[in-house]
Amino acid sequence: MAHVKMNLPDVPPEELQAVLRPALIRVDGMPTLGPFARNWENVRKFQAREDDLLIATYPKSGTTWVSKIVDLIMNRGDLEKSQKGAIFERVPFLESAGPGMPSATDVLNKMDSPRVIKTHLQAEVLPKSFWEKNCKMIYVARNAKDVAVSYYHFYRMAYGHPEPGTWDEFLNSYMEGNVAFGSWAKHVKDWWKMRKQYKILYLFYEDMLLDPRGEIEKVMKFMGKDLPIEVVEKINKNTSFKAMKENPMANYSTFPYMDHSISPFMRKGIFGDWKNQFTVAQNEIFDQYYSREMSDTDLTFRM
Ligand code: A3P
Ligand code: EST
Repeated sequence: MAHVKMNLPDVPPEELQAVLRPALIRVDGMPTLGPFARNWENVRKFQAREDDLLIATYPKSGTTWVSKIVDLIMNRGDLEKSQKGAIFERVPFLESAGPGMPSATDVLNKMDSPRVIKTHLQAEVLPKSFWEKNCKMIYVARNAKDVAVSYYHFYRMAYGHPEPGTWDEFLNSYMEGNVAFGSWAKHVKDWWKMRKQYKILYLFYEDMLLDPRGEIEKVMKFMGKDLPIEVVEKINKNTSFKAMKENPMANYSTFPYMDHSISPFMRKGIFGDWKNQFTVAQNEIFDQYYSREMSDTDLTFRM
């Protein structure tokens, strides 16, 4: 793998083989990454605590952004505290596991409360204890087309995913729900339904771009915190796309198995980039798929 520009943990070659471009494996019906599937029993029986805050998203919908916002709110805007570790250490990714890294379930079991936890799981397969303990959850959704583009570039740079193939091939797999964490439509719709019964703050990436300060305030109120306006402004400034792209604790530059020279984790951070990637024909097919999938929900997106 000499041509690959990425951090690799010091593990035997045969273990590496299992992580690089693995096939997807289904767990309880949802396709996931091979190494994650091997830790699935520990995820299923994971014990949430009442004061956990869960950040749930479909991949590429603004997870890292909202994680950084939540971490800063928890620490009352104290940048030094929030910079004590990379975002993926401060907000462990529940279902993640792989050679050369501890499984998040192990890390979380030893972590002091209050914990902030990230997940990409479909609502259906979220460990039961999160519902039983009635934990607060923040869900971030992003429009289907920008997610497809962002996810394609993420597949290309993060070798823990299967080969994405061409953009056209990837887009087809995405519409079939045959990508890690399954169908986008099912994800956003199921979580949208759950918000009626549980403590879920449902946010949109597009709203965060249009009015970041307003959305930060929503998150703050949901968390039961009241911070002065200067602190909100400070959080806003430090969670801008530019600030996070330059911040090694937020931009995943220290994370293994990713080649940022192919496509950086902090890629564009905009809304409507799909127009640069979809052909007219792809867009027509996608629109048909979209009306089919979204005909049974009142959930709508800015496209
Ligand atoms: P793009 O690939 O479209 O640029 P996730 O954290 O869920 O994996 O989502 C990653 C996407 O969110 C990427 O989208 C990334 O650039 C974008 N992103 C991350 N931080 C952001 C920020 N502070 N502001 C706007 N977009 C951000
Ligand atoms: C997938 C989605 C996401 O939001 C973050 C991460 C970080 C952990 C990554 C994974 C991912 C992609 C695949 C891996 C994994 C760690 C090992 C695996 O190979 C890179």
